[in-house]
Amino acid sequence: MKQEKIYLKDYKGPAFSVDSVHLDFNLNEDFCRVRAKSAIKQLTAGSALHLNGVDLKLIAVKINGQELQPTEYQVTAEELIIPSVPASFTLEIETQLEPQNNTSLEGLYKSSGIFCTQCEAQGFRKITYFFDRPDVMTSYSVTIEADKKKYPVLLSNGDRIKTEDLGNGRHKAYWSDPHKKPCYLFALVAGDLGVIRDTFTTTSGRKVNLEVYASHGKQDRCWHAMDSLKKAMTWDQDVYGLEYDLNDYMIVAIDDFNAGAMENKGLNIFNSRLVLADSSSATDTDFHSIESVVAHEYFHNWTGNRVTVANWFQLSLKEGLTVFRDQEFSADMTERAVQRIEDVDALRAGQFAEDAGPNAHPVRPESCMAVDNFFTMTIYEKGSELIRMMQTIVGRKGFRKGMDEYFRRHDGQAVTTEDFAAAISEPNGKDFSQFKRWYNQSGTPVVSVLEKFDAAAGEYHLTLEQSCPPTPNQPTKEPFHVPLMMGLLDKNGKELALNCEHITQNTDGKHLIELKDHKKTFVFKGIKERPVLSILREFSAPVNLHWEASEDDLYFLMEKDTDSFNRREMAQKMGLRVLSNLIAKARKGEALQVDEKYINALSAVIRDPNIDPSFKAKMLQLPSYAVLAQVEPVLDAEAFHKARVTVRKTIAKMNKAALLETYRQFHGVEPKSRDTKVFGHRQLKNQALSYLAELQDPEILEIVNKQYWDAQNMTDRMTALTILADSQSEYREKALQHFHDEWKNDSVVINKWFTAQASATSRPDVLKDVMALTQHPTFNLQNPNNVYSLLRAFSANIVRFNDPKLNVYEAYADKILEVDAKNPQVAARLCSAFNFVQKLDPVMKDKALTQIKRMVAAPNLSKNSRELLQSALT
Ligand code: 0A1
Ligand code: ZN
Repeated sequence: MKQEKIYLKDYKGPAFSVDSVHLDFNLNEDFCRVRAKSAIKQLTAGSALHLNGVDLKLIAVKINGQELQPTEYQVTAEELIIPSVPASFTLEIETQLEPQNNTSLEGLYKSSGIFCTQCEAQGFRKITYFFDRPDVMTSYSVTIEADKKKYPVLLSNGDRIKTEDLGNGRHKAYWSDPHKKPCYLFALVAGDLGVIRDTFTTTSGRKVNLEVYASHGKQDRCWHAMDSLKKAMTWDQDVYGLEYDLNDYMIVAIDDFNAGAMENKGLNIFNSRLVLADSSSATDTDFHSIESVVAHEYFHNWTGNRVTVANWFQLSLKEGLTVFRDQEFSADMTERAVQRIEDVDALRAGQFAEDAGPNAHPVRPESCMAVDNFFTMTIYEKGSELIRMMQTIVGRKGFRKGMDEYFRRHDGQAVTTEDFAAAISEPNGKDFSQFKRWYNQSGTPVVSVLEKFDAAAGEYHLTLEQSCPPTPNQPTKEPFHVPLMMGLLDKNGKELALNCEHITQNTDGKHLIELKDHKKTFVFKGIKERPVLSILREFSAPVNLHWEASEDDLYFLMEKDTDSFNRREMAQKMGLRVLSNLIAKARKGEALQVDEKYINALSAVIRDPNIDPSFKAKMLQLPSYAVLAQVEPVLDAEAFHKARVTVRKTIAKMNKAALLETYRQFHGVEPKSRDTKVFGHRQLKNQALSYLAELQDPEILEIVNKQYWDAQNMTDRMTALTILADSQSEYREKALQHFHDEWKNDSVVINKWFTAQASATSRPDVLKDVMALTQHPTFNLQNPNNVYSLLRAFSANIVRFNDPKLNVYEAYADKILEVDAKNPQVAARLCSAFNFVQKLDPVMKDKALTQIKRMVAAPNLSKNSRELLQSALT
């Protein structure tokens, strides 16, 4: 029996190096022939050759031109083993694949008639037998032969050498990549594709050809991706001095793709939902996501490709760092405070939940069953927070110095998170030994705040105490090194001078407490009146703050804090207090009445003309269901829903006229504009509309319906459709039918139609709707976007997914099993729906555990899904 788990502690460097590899692809309708010719050297004398390979038909193996006899090698389900090889040799391997039948969407597969690849993390082993590990970097040359009519476009990594017409209806393309890379960055595309072109000249004068490919007829929707790419290239030069290093940069949009996009060297392959956009088909949020993901993949060229990971346990080395870079890019392209709020909301809703659930793991994990399960919010988003904390501690200038040092030391290498931390800390003379615990310890730390003001002594005492809840395999934790950005305000909201020996000011002028002890009191001198504390500014560390601040202080900060992030944070904190109170009442069957002070504070925000609209929209958001599920002791979906709707309704009732005025002020103004400011205006007026819709007033529904039919952009149309889809209105069916008829042949846009129906919280029939949609002719269970936008969106609908009156978990588990048989990676992503199981009441918990056990017992369940589900049972 093969070992179930792999461990970081077992990691050993490679026993062989590969000087170069040539890959020759012969693509046909019913099979594909791959010939791989590698120049290999032993690094450890006498090693047997172990090459990874899965689902391959081996045709022939040659060493130094001599074909091996079957007795000279061994083929297992996952390896080709040649016990005895020379010190240095040429290895030729011929394999045969069936890309047309590959439903896992890793390795070489077909999507809408296009051949494409996905090799990260371990897909290359489905193409040929090779060292499928990131620390074996080599030079690639590639030839691709295919039918010329069906596959006029033949792409791979690096430089285009030439294309030959073979005269028999077939043609052959030659590619060569001058940069060494691990095999997970290999890519190939062959198909009949449309393209748009542009160029970019780098600071040192290299003229780069930029190409974005999509299926014919969709090219016009690729320009936003192209603009985003140029912005990203400029930003990386300006901020990090990093230039692109090839003559071509290609992006290809593919309809069937497990993840968002992939940074293959010079040839990014994208989920088409993250490339295709115009104002009639994409929302403002889609435009924003495209800009950030195009940038993310581009930034990987340096953080991931030039410097890569030594093994998959180090995944956050490239992902945390690249997410940090794309978040900073987005902050520079839009509004920094709003961007930070959005990033923290996503972190809290997703990563904090992961850290509190059965699959919590460190940013640098110690073990795993399926490497593909590493692509988590902890590795990506928490990983990014770790980088951000480093920058906060050393300041922006210091961080740039560290990044320069990182590239100076490690360009062309496969390295670890330790190497990164050393490159940042050493040039800045900082000690990161304690900081590195963030990489090894899982769980979200808690920082408790205690305040004391001594008027007689003129001293303000701030006591901070940290702890971290137990997580799987980690019952106790050592204290973290926590950078807390802070300030003290006087009664007018003015910043006080901070006279405390432990406060440092980083090169960006931010005041920091670096909490390293389990508990410590910080004394601020020369304080005449009780100050108001503003702490964890900009969310300077990924922690839960326990702070029993008075209501008065929270309202004061909501209005006056100089840190915008904290103004909104205090609004959330107040919102949580109000909601928790109502949830407790709802659970006891008591009448719900919303605290007047809170309503007044939000009403003041609605009416304040001086607050920037996009920031105002953030101030007015109530804490999400995902956050409630974390902070409440029991996940009681009905009580959550009652409480939240009551608050929203009350706000709408008390502010009907003001909300209508906001709506009218911004509705229909520059409906086609993609300016960040206009995005903000639209966001606010659509938020006003969705508050108003809580009133279920015919007059408002009329406005919603009108917005649906008159919409001149997808943001307005989707806002209206989402409201109607969750209503009992007579307008519901007609709008849904219209949207379907309009977009049923558009593989990207139709997903919005699924999500609108799966996300309805007030409608009792959502389970029925969702299950019926899985049988709808436009739904394809083998298309990841369809699955995510219907089934995953449904599981994120905490209210309906946890409806105690229905057997939701059973129906959902059936779907996981169905997906798992075809595509384990996609199935595994659905499994996170059960992360909240410990939060359910005993009856619901029992229902969920029954289904988890049933899935785990299913005979052919993939190790991807099994790893994630099994943990919920221990
Ligand atoms: N490295 C990519 C994400 C990615 C991960 C896995 C994939 O297939 C299993 C595909 C893409 C990124 O960070 O964008
Ligand atoms: Zn990435």
